[in-house]
Amino acid sequence: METVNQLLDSIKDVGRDAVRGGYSRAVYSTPELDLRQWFIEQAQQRGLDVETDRNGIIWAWWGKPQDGALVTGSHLDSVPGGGAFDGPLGVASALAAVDLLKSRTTAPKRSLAVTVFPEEEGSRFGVACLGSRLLTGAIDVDKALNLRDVDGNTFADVARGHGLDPRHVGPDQEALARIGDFVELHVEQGKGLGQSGPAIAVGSSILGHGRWKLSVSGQGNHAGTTLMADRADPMVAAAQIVVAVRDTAAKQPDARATVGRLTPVPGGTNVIASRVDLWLDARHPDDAVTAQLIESIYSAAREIAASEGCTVTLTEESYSDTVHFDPGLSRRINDLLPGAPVLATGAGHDAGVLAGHVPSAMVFVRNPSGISHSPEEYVADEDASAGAAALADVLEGLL
Ligand code: HGY
Ligand code: MN
Ligand code: MN
Repeated sequence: METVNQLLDSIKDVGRDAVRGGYSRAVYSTPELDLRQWFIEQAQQRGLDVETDRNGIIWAWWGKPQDGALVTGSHLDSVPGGGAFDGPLGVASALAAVDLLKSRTTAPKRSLAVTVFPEEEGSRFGVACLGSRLLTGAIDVDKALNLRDVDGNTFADVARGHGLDPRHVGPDQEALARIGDFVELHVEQGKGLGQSGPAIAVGSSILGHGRWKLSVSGQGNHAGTTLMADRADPMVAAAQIVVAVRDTAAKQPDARATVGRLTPVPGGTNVIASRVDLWLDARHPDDAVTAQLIESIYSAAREIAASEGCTVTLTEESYSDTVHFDPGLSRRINDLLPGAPVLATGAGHDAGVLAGHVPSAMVFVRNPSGISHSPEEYVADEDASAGAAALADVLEGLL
């Protein structure tokens, strides 16, 4: 069987993005479908029984599906131009951990499942952790089914095209009951584990985070015939709003706010835009502070828009409260990984969505670059191996 590094190496060319760099593996895109197929084949080679549930979550079982099983897994989809490890490291480590457990002739007292959650990044349909939100009922099903990608395809239509029945998408208590404990291994996405020292950490919490869409409307017009004094240009307002987002968050300790995506309509070089849509990602440990931050940003945006003869609307697209992982489960994992530091993360994960329903925990693996959602994301081979071995120790201790 391949090691975790060999497993990762076997998918290193799937979904490479020649324009952005890194990987673009949007849910139900060809690269992500190829990765699903890779996972299914790898799981079957290990004698795991694979099924895909009605929300598109893949479950690979060691032992018969049962309530209260031990479950580990992550995701295979990526952000546009993402790194090689965000998601796949957790999936590959889980497969390698199964090999290690089997080599230790571990006789599990309960079944183990390795899972792959779809649309963790929300890169195609705009809502992060869509698969685990559907599973747990954390998103309205109609809202989910009517989410659209940039080409206007609804999640319902795309999911239907890949074997899901939209009429059966939604909360799945039966599947949720099968999760007795959930552990997700993930690449560390900040500078928490530094360049040296322990390569593995145990997660403590996930920063509350949300996504909002700001739409700035002005007067579309001709770039050559419209005098500067006669313009209501939403692009000029949007540019100031992006700076106001940064300035507002910079004043709030521990807040993060980002505009990473901005779309002018119609988007012509010789056209003054009629509208500019921009998406805001904002996060803070205190959900009330996040709410206040959004209010301040929206107030500034309204003022800016008015000064440019434009208007602006704000729509919340998704929100997740700050999550603290199950203390009992985390303590047991800490005992199984002596010396591993405890780390809070600013990144969202399916484990965070599940944490509201089943005991959930996370294990992080050092990323010396401290960079993620970017091609520079990195995990050294020896740390990836240490991560897979740590996950095997954790799973063995919890089985
Ligand atoms: O956005 C996040 O924090 C995660 O990578 N989905
Ligand atoms: Mn991730
Ligand atoms: Mn991510």
